[in-house]
Amino acid sequence: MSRKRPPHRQKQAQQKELTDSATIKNGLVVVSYGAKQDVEDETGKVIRCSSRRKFGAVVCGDQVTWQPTHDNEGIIVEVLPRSTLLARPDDIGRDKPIAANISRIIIVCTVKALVDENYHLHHNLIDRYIVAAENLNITPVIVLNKYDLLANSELDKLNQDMQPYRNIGYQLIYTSTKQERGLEQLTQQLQDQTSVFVGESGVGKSSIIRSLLSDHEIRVGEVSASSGKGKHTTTSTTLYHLSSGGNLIDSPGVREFGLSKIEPVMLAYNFIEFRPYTNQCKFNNCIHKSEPQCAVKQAIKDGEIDQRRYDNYLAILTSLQEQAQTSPFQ
Ligand SMILES: Nc1nc2c(ncn2[C@@H]2O[C@H](COP(=O)(O)OP(=O)(O)O)[C@@H](O)[C@H]2O)c(=O)[nH]1
Ligand SMILES: [Mg+2]
Ligand SMILES: [Zn+2]
Repeated sequence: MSRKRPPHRQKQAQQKELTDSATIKNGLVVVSYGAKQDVEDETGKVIRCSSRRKFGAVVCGDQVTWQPTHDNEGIIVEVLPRSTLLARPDDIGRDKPIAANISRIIIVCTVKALVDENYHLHHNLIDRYIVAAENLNITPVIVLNKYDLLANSELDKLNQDMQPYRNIGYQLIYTSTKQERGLEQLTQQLQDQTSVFVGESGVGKSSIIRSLLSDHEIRVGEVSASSGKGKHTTTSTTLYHLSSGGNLIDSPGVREFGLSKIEPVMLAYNFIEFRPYTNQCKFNNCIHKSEPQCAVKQAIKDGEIDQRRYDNYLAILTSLQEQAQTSPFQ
């Protein structure tokens, strides 16, 4: 068997030679295309880099060290330790990393979704995102977008429905990119944080991010994305800088994420209002479902815990238990 590389492989190897003055530099991954990343250096310049397979996925928000190569690109030398890693399960249940070093999760939903007949599905989705955030020890912010589409008559019910989230301390912000509403309040939550926007497609994540950025910042993002050989910001996770300080990550692929690693018995910890009760249950491995003398269920009877949050807890619990039975990766 010939060990000679085919010509195109030789060329690739030559191209990837390090430059003579190949000092190791620090960088931040601002777009990830899988095998290639756009890395921003300390001067703000963006360089297309390759990463070695041994690193696994190198994602938006990753802090790296890299070396320039002869082709004006670079090679990632090291991925620095991550404080957090947001992942979602792929088609066969394995975690696929999406973004690293996140300190805020912005859950976006539309006001209309929460007043239509399927509103409970959207409440369930919000609670799933909250669980994923709490599981990373990150406090989520709930953004209810497209406020301009809400009829006055619908506002009272919506406020009432969402009050349980306020009661347990979550920030709830009504926004409209059409009316530029709520954007200042949201900016305060994003200050000096690295925030990832999650939510169903079409709820307005990219529109909100665009409204928060100056023209210059958007252009930077678009330049780096359009140099990605046909790929665009709408298909790649992209990090933008806020001029007031902080990073925003726009990701198209975060509809479902991060719940696969949660043990059913640990789920209640991620419902923060359950925490004062969980160690008062009769059984210390209580999952607050059908066990006797469960302090969580008592708290629901006493009106201390919202019934709908508990219903979503049960729904998520069931899905985790089913997943644990079917996934080979647990
Ligand atoms: N009425 C209304 N439409 C909005 C608002 N924000 C975004 N949209 C529209 O919703 C659609 C989806 O927005 P997009 O930002 O692409 O959503 P994404 O998929 O979550 O990134 C676009 O047609 C936007 O113009 C808003 O506040 N009000
Ligand atoms: Mg989008
Ligand atoms: Zn219990």
